[in-house]
Amino acid sequence: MNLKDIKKPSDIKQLNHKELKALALEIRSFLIETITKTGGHLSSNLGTVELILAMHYVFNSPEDVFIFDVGHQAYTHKILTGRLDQFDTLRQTKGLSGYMNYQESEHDQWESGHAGTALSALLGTLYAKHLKHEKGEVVAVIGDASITNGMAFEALNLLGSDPKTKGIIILNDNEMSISKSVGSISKALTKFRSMKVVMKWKRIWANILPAFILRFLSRVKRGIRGFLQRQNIFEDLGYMYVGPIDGHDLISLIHHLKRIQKVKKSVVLHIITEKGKGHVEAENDKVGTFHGVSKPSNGIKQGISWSELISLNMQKIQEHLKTFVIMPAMEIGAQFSEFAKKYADRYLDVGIAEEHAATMAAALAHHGVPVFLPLYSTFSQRAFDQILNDICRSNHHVVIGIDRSGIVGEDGSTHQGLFDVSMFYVMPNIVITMPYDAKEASNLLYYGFMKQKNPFVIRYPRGTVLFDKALDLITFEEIEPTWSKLKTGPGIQMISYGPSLDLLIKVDLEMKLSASIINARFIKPIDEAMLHEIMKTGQRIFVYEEGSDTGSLYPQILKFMAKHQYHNPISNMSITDQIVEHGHYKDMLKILEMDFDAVVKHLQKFI
Ligand SMILES: Cc1ncc(C[n+]2csc(CCOP(=O)(O)OP(=O)(O)O)c2C)c(N)n1
Repeated sequence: MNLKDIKKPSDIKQLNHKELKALALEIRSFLIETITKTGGHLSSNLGTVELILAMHYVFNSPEDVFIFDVGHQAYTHKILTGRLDQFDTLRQTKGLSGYMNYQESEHDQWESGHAGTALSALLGTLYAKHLKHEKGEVVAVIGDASITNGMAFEALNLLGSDPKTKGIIILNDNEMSISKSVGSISKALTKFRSMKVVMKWKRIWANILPAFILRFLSRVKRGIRGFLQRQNIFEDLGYMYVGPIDGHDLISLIHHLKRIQKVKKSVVLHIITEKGKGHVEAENDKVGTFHGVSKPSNGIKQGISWSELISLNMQKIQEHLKTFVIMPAMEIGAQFSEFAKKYADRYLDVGIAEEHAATMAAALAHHGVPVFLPLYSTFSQRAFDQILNDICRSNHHVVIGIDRSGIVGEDGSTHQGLFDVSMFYVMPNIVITMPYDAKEASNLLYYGFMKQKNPFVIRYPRGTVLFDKALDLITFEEIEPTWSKLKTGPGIQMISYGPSLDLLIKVDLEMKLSASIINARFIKPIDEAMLHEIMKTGQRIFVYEEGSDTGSLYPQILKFMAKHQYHNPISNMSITDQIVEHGHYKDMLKILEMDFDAVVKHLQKFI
């Protein structure tokens, strides 16, 4: 059967094992070819081809519900559920999402993008099925890194204690998060993996050794398996544990899934897979470079990423202050590998554990350790309570780097960095900042560590920033906690923060506005002196923010105006109460009516 002929999952049901294996090969080549063109999660998807084929072969989606943790590893599921034709649009504007998507298919029954939700979703789906008297199994696929997440453990705790509810958990163990998995659970899983080595070992010697030695070896194997299973955390929690099995052995996967269908209690099927399977460089990648790959760019890349800039600054800061960095599983994305190597004793990857990371940072700060906590904007949402209660309530001096703030582009709705300003604004004591350029990033970071005593946020976007790292230009200058004027003019007073200011500069030039352009680099607290000065010009005020408008800077300015009885005409552009889908950054600005043309149009009406 040709890949192109598969329109629905049942189309693969009549295939024999040989044909299924051939199909797996075809899917793998297709994935490599497509992802290297469109960008996307290469390694994780190459690791799940046989698993997802076996799942669709054995179960009947959508009656049987599949839940994929994060949802980044399910491209084969998309292919088998009739979306092959759209793969050239993967992650592109208005194209196929890189994650599960309710709008795309009835077979996508759980969306998340954030790690660790699959087991809670499994329980919720099981209860819903029970309450609605619906038939069908519920199967959750979760990686060895995501299962260490606090949320996953909260659900594991419940499901295992519920003898009436049967859920199937497939633990996809590739020993990797984005980088190497960390922590004692990963070590415990290594113990289970050793059983697989015993099994393989038997296969190799089966043809060579006499039968009585093989029988003896079998007993040893059973003994080891029994010993290890006695110590098996999943069995202890009330699950039937099956495995570990080779997650690329399609026939074995089918066999075990069929067996599991007959079991009456909740099961953990532990499969061992290889991230990047079939792509030599991705297979050998132990740092995570191939976890997600970008679309090849045809332009010349100017500057470096904001993440790298912050990481270089953190290295430079060590000359002034010995800081500790807590990294929740994003070493590659946050570009901290060099820091981790140079300052191994001042760096800890805590795994996918944003909540833990924030509370741990609070405790370090409580004991006087200068601590840096880099979080992607979207994942910082996980740690709302810990940042509010453990860091801000007690006014602990933690410097929080908010990476990927603003529109993130291809990752889409689950990854947008649009809510952090609103989220942090409600937190007492916290200072929120965003640099306009590389120089200001250095100065703000330095200020955050050396001059601040409060919780301090420095946010930065996903794109690149002009900076020549070969020149090692990082120096720190004292900065006042005030706004600055990039340009003073008698016209409209335009306020923004971060690289969005460049858009306002362009608009001012194009429209010949003779505007003032104000860099609100301290988003909280606001610069009241500067605001009085601006209001007293009697001019119109325009505020532009690449983020949610609820609880952001604009409403603070309105509050200030109401308090001081200023009546300047004021208008704003930001993202109003909506979910922003995936697509190219520039396309998204256009769709949201936040791009250059939209600002010009808006101001033509306003002025
Ligand atoms: C709350 C949260 N933090 C961080 C991430 C970023 N992230 C996406 S996939 C991933 C690694 C997942 O590893 P694992 O669960 O083992 O799955 P694999 O990719 O290895 O199949 C991470 C850290 C996320 N999606 N959600």
